[in-house]
Amino acid sequence: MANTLLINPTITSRASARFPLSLLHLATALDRTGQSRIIDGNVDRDFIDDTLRALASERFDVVGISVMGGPQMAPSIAVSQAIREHFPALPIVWGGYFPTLYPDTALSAPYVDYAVRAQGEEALGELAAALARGDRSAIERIGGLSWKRDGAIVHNPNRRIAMAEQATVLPYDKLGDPRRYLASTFLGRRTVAHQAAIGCRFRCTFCGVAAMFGGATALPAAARLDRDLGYLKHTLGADSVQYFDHNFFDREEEMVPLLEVMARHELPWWCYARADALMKLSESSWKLVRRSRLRMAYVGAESPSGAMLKEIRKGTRPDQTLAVAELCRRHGVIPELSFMVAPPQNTEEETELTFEFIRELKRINPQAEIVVYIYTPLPESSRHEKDRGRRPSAPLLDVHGEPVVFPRTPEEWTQPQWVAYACHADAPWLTDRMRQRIHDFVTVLRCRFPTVQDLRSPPWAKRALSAAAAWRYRFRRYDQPWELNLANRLVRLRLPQVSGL
Ligand code: B12
Ligand code: SF4
Repeated sequence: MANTLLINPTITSRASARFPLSLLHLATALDRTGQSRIIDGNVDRDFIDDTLRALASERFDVVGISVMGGPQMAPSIAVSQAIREHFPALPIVWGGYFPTLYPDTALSAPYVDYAVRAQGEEALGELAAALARGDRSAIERIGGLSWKRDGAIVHNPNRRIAMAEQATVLPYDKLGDPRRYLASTFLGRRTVAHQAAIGCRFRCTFCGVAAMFGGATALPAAARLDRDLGYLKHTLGADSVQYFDHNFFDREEEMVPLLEVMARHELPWWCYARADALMKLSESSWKLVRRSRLRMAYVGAESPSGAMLKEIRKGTRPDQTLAVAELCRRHGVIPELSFMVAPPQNTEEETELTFEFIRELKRINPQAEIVVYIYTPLPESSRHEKDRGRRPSAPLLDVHGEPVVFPRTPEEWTQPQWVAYACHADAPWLTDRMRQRIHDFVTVLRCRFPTVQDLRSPPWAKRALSAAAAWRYRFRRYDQPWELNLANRLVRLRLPQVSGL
């Protein structure tokens, strides 16, 4: 019987920690034929020492580490190196977005033996069982696995995505007291994180979700959602839900039974959605959406340029973004609209157009929340194998006109400029002037319209900052808002995208 230690390296503060759903899903699958234990670095700040202590006190066949690009890279490397140093024979598996998008880079490290691409439940279960049995020959038959044979990297074929079976609710008790993961947010006092469906039907070229799922999605049965929400509400005491589904609203006829369940539970909720899907919902479905208490929908608006939306295969149009802002206003849902500014071509022009478009959205729906990211496309090699080479984007050039070379090791991905790239916060083609311009616009915007997700700053401070920013916003005087920067240092207004909810 295989025993697996699962680790979520620290990526956020204890107060922002949500259920490590990846590890809970993996544990459900592993415990069917073996056993597993979870260490969550978001709540356990000494997670490296605790990992070493767990490995010293209990026999494990394999360690599985969940790795996302960005700020999680450095702690992922640190824990892997510590395990390799103290337990050199123990196999280390990386799974999650980073090894899915960059399996060769992950496996270039001496402390990564296996990389699981995309969904991990079945692949990790099969790998753990093969390692526990000492059956190396089984490894080449495990779908979705990348590994090293005599130093050469081997990529086994992809695995189809599927909704994993779940006879009971997730094994939340493996996290100690699961109630410590409930957080006070603008949705409620005990907001819980949940994922109902997996994947997304779309294949936007810039998106890690498309790279992971290749345009596939799977919805849960209504009975399963009912059981899960019942447990979260009645046993854990949750009063609201943040759905991590990659793209919540799928085809309407399949959504209705799920919305009916949610309307019965009446737990205010937040989700990711698309403008076109919300536009297509019938009046009766909107009635259900209102009854189920949808409070905010995060919609990837991306760009005001139809040409750019086509280029990135978004499948929505700018007029739909404007229309959805109005539709949400009518239905009492706050749209959280995200934009990708400063693309590698027409950088300045596209960015200024986006600022103007945001102003138009704010006129249509002053409550709309705006998230501004830098456009940081995935390298061609990271796209799903079905999409690689299809509509390749123009080669990326840095600010000096040199080709952008992506990191080739996990260590390089920890360099500040690449952490910023992974976080959509900076790109090699940005000039200092452009960077400053974006920063200044965002400062004026967030002071003028503080996010409702900020529960920390006192209302008087938000009102004062909004008043102070009003003239700059009105007259488009975004540059060098020194007085807002100063005031902000005292109040520290939150940005929606940095903290999530
Ligand atoms: C929760 C979350 C977070 C949490 C942290 C989660 C944690 N690890 O504790 C927070 C809010 C901190 C976070 C931060 C970031 N995130 Co985030 N986050 C998510 C979110 C919403 C849900 C993840 C989740 O729980 N999914 C549910 C579980 C079941 O799925 P899963 O995690 O994919 O796990 C499965 C597989 O990946 C795999 N797997 C995962 N781990 C492992 C481990 C092993 C050993 C194996 C074998 C398999 C395996 O198997 C699992 C089960 O099938 C996703 C979007 C999404 N819906 O997935 C984005 C997402 C993963 N984040 C993303 C990004 C980019 C970020 C940031 C780096 C940047 C940003 N601007 O958002 C930031 C960092 C910001 C900062 N400055 O700190 C991207 C990743 C795409 C990419 N290109 O890499 C996503 C997909 C959002 C998006 N649509 O762009 N994030
Ligand atoms: S951007 Fe949204 S719609 Fe497009 S592939 Fe990613 S999750 Fe799906």
